[in-house]
Amino acid sequence: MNAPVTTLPSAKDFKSDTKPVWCPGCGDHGVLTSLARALADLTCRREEVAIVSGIGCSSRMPAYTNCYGFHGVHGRALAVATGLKVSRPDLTVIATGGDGDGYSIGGNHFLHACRRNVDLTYIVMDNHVYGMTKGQSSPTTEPDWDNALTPGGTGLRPFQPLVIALASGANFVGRAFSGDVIGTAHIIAEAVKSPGFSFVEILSPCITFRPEQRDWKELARPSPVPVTNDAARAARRIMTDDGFNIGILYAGNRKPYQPEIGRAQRSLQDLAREFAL
Ligand SMILES: Cc1ncc(C[n+]2csc(CCOP(=O)(O)OP(=O)(O)O)c2C)c(N)n1
Ligand code: SF4
Repeated sequence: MNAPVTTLPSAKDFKSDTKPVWCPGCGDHGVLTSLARALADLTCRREEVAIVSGIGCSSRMPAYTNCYGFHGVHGRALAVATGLKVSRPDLTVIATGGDGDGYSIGGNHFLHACRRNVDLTYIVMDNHVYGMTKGQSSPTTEPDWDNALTPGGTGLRPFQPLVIALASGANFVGRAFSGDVIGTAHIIAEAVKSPGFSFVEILSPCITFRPEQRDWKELARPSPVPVTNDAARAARRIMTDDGFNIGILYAGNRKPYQPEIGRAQRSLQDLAREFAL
């Protein structure tokens, strides 16, 4: 008798039938393919994965994948993802979104998700602009980006997401480029496998509001140094590079958040007796 034929999943098994409405040439198309490829390479099952997002062009990711999905509220992807993972630890939970969603309105959630170190993967498609709302400056926009909404630029120092993630306790930090689909899939797969909070910053050009970001394909190149487990060394390297070194930049060994640690040892009745006036 012949053994049953088992076929390994492919990237297209993780894409939904919904056609992305992203502009042709938007970096997010590449990220979708990389994410689907990473899930296939990890031989995930669709029903064991949940993709959670906020609001923005990049936050449409759950609609274009066919795992469980939650397209939520602007800046709140990590709050939803954290609650989901703590209550359903059996699921692989991946939060996705943009730099506006994650670093501006969602910035506080970002810090505390790194600090809590719940076993999640957070993918930010960073295009240094608010794409969906037509091109406002975001926390990672260059201070001298001159445009109709901020003539002469904001003059503000850009947010440093990777260094902030390291300082706040993320256990895995990587930077990818959307045009490098295979390399990005590898970094996402490693992030998902890594225990605790994994942060992957993907340079993903917005060709509509930042057409000059087409040049990123010339600038992005593999990091010249190997991954480190020393957060201070990783932070120093990131602070002094030009923002285009691609790869896994930090892999730590912090223990992930264990929900049972904070669980009350006493019954509700005991607590009620203790606090009775
Ligand atoms: C509470 C709230 N405030 C503001 C908005 C408007 N809004 C929708 S998307 C967005 C910014 C999206 O930018 P980003 O996260 O960088 O994603 P991109 O569109 O560039 O992928 C904003 C400000 C909103 N939907 N909800
Ligand atoms: S506006 Fe920018 S971020 Fe949004 S889909 Fe178009 S290219 Fe992508």
